[in-house]
Amino acid sequence: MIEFERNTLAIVISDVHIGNDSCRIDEFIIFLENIIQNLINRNLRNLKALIILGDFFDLNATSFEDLCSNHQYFHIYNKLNEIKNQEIEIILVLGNHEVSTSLFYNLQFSGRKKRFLKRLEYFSFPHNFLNRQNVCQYLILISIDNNIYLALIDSIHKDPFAWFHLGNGSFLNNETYFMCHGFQFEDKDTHHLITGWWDYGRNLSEGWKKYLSSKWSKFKASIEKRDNSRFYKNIKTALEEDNVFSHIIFGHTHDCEIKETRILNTGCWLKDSNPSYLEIFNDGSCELYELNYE
Ligand SMILES: [Mn+2]
Repeated sequence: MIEFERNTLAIVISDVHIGNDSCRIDEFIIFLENIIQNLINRNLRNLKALIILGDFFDLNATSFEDLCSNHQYFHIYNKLNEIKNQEIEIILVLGNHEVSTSLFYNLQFSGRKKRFLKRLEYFSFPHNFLNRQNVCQYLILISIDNNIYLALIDSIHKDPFAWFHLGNGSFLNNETYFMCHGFQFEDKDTHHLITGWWDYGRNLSEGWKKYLSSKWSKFKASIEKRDNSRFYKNIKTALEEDNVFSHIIFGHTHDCEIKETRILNTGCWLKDSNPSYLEIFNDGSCELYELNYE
């Protein structure tokens, strides 16, 4: 069993890819059970938020209908509902396997998010833990006048639409976290080249999606590991120019790794990688953990 830290304020994960045949569903359920167990034995007594940084659902591998009716996934949803019932905020930051990220995704995000949630609702998703107030594109963890907040943002052109108060006190030590799924750091040409295919793939029938995603994993294994150096270069520039964030946390490329101590990739829950998670502590520091099930 995972022993989380007592001063953990938030747990961050990404890229679970529910609906993908390579999703580590069983390990993820155990992980959520571990959180619940740690809440029960008061080890996670300071936990305020569970943050899911996108590609939680893999709509390129399956359909809304499957996500809302496959009882294998219900164990995950039930655990998340249980965590939410313990007064832990659950935040879902959407990724490119959930909504279209083509063209002006900042301008179109709100509408796409609304449609995404409507589709879940249409198929009666057991979604106590998901609604318009806790689904967003960007997330900022910040301390203002001795209050800690999570600010939820849909577009860089707009102010946060929700502020979750996580507690009082001089926590965080002026550290400020910026979080998103990570497709935003792709080079423009790469991004637009790929997202067109992504959107096309999302509209295929469930059978075709399953067929193509099984082919894709074989194809991926046969080619060299993708070089993400340009991707990381974009994050560095973002950090330097804005200079208001002390940490940038994201997923998307599936590599669990720390780049320059303050740029962290939370990895994924797919079978070709080890699952991983990040803990953000009350004092503003954080730690990335990889789990080994082999
Ligand atoms: Mn992604």
